[in-house]
Amino acid sequence: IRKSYHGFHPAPWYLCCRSLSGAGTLRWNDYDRPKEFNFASDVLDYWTQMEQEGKRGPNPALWWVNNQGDEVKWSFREMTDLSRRAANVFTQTCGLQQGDRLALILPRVPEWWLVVIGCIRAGIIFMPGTTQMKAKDILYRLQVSKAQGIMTTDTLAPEVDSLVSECPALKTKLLVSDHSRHGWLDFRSLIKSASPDHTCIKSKTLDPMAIFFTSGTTGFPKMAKHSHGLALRSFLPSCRKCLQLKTSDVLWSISDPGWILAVLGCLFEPWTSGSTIFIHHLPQFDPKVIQETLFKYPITQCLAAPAVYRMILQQIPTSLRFPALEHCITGGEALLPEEQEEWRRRTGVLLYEVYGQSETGISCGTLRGMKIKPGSMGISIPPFDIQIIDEKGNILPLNTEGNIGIRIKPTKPIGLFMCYEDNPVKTAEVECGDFYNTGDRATMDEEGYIWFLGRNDDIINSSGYRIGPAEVENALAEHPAVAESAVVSSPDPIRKEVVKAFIVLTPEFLSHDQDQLTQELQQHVKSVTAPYKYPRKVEFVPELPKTITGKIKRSELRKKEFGQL
Ligand code: BCO
Repeated sequence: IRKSYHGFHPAPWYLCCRSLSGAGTLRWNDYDRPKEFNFASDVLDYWTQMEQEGKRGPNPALWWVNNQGDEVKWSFREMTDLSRRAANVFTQTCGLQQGDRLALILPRVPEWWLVVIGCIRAGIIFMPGTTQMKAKDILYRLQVSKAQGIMTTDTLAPEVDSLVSECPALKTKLLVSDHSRHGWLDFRSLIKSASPDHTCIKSKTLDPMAIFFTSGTTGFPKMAKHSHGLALRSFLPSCRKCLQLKTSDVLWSISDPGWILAVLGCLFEPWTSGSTIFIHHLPQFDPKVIQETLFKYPITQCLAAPAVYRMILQQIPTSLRFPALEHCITGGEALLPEEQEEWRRRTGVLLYEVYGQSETGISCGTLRGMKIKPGSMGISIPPFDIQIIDEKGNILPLNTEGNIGIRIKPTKPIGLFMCYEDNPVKTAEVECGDFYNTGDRATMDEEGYIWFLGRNDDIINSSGYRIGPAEVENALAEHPAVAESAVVSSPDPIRKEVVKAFIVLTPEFLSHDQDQLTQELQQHVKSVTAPYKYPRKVEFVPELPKTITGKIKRSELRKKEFGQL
């Protein structure tokens, strides 16, 4: 067994074992903080070694399929080889250095895994983003992060070219495509010719590793910066109890590669345990394809937002008894007890809920095998200590509504974000006494189960997407019909919440057909920003409710939507 840092031995019996009862005998625990950690060298290369020594079964490390019948199966050895080549492409061909930033805007293609691991090997900070983004979203991200590199596909390359002159820090554009494009480096051919010899950096656990953009109530998305500790957290005994993966497991996480849920569920969690990552390209979400895939492949665990399970239940009337499926996990938005029960009834498999944010990763959950309390998100997962707190950071009594707080003093736990990059004001705003204030409201019961109640601000959670109203209002403001708008959450039977825009029209548009105008405004938002944010409901109003100082009272509009006024 290779000794990787400060006496830490990744014991194979533990890594392969389903029962974690022996974890306490290890020399490290949930609260240890190794000085150095690197997911590529400490985890991926470890499994490559196990594979070479015949100590891991024949399942691939990555198993990728699409609707055209294409299939990619890479072993850990191949992943090590290819990701070392990727690291060499970044450092040697592109001239990127440790600490540089790479915007990573790819759909579910196998290269995504090479890029992320290649970045970790070379110490390049990767910044995942959804391919739903439009030029403006990308421009903002490149400018605010001062990214030196971007990697994307044919679809978004023209958008990037249209804004590149406004991004002076950007020196490298990498394309994942079967075609070449002027001014872009062809990643697929560079990988083939790159050397497979690369020495992984010795990253400190608290060195920066990734940046996730996260929406807030006001302004543009903030940059939640994470250290290598995010990947280390997947290693910790308590976190391993969540999925209890083993080498024979095949985990399918159905999250867009732009979100932290994908980085955890499609990468750190499964490979920490030497399991197989299963990926379907899934360019468009289709519950039927998900059902067929779960029948066709030996997928043992599935992780997806509640909306995915909900849409399958609502749209597929036929059998959901999947041959290999043993365990299902969900997170990203609230799960209703009725949905959890219906999933169990129709599939025979229990659906376990986890909770987290881009700032926190998975912070609490109902661990596999633990008693499920329908409607609860489970218990705090060490080293996170979750408490329900008031506005001053005081811990509230049990069963009392308050904010979900994660203790950061005296020690910030491994896996919690480092800060909002270049934004000390926002970073300070979320510190509340000894806690990080998530802004989510909940209660905690006598057994430590946490019961989600909602947000304490105007953020909309629509089918697992966190949407800041200002981003949608800014997009609407660009349309000549919009004099003013207020965007709030509104109830919906499928997505639970959807974006609703209250719009005051400019005089020239007052006589226009309102249905047509609604469609035009929806299309407009889809064309200027990531389409998942578009207002699925629109209401034209003569004026918006405002405070005496002229601030729009979004909460009043929201309460009306939910029948609370
Ligand atoms: O519904 P519409 O058809 O009117 O519009 C949809 C799309 O058709 C459309 N669209 C997508 N790409 C487009 C486009 N339009 C124009 N150009 C494009 N390039 O825009 C709308 C997008 O909405 P959607 O993404 O909600 O669509 P869909 O297909 O209904 O997907 C359903 C879900 C459930 C698969 C999707 O909503 C989803 O993936 N939700 C989960 C999000 C998630 O993973 N959240 C986790 C975040 S991380 C976290 O919470 C921390 C946990 C530790």
